[in-house]
Amino acid sequence: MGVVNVTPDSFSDGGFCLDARSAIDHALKLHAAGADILDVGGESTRPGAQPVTLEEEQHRVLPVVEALAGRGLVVSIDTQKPAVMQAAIGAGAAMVNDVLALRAPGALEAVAGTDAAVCLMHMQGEPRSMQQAPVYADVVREVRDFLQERVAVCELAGIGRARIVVDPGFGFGKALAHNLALLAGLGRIAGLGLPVLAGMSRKSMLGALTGRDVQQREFAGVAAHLAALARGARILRVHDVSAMRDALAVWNALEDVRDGT
Ligand code: 9MG
Repeated sequence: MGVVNVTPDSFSDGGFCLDARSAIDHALKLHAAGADILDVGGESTRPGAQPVTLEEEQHRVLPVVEALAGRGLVVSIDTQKPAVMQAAIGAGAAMVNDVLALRAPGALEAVAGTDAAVCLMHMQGEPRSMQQAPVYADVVREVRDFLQERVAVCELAGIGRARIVVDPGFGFGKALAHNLALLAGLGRIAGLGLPVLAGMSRKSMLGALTGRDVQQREFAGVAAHLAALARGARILRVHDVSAMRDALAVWNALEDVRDGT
C-alpha cells in the first residue's frame, strides 16, 4: 500500500501532493513502483495535526480517488469522516482506512451499506494528544482485544469478516517500547485470523531507533516492515514503495525455495 497524502502539512513526510494533479502523478508513480493499493488521505493524522473541514477534505481527495479508480487502480480512502467515506466509495474507492476503527457516529453505516473493505486501526487517545502519555498494562493484549471487539461490532452492523483488515496502529498513542512490543508480538494480532496491515513508514519510532530525520528512514522502514511480514502482516503501508518492493522480491524468492518450488 502506497501513501498518497493530499495535505499541505505532510510536506516533511513526502508531501509533494499539495493539489490533486500532483497527488495523482505521485500515486501513479507509486503504482508503477509496485504499490497494489493507493491510500489517499486529505487530513493528516500525525501528532498535533490540525483537523480539516468536511468540505476541504472532500475537495482534496475526491478528484484524486476518482482519477485513480477511473484508471482501474485499487484505492483506499484514509479518513475518519463518514461523509467522506461514502463520497469516496461512490467515487470508486474499494477500501476505507479508518484510524478510528469506525467509531465516529455514522461510520459503521457508511461502510455497511457498501461492498467496500475496511481497515480497523487501534489508537489510544486522539491524534492531537495521543503521544503525550500513552499507558498500557499489556499493549499486545489490549490492542488485540480492542480489534477483536471492533470486528464483532462491524459484523453485527453487517460488515462481514471477508471485508475486514486489522491494524495495531504503530505510533498512534504508543511510546517506543509499546511499538516494539507490538512489532514483536504481531503474531498474536495475526492470530485473530484477519489480514493485518502494518504502517511504520518514516514514523518517529524509526527516528528514535536510528537517530535519523524523517526523510532518511527508508532502510529502517524496510527492516521494520519485513519484521512485520515475518510475524504475519499482509499489507504494508509505506511511502518508499520501490525499496519495499525490492526487499519483497528477495523475501518472496526465499519463500518459494522454502515451499520447494
Ligand atoms: C493514515 N495512517 C497513518 N499511519 C497509519 C497506519 O499505521 N495504519 C493505518 N491503517 N493508517 C495509517
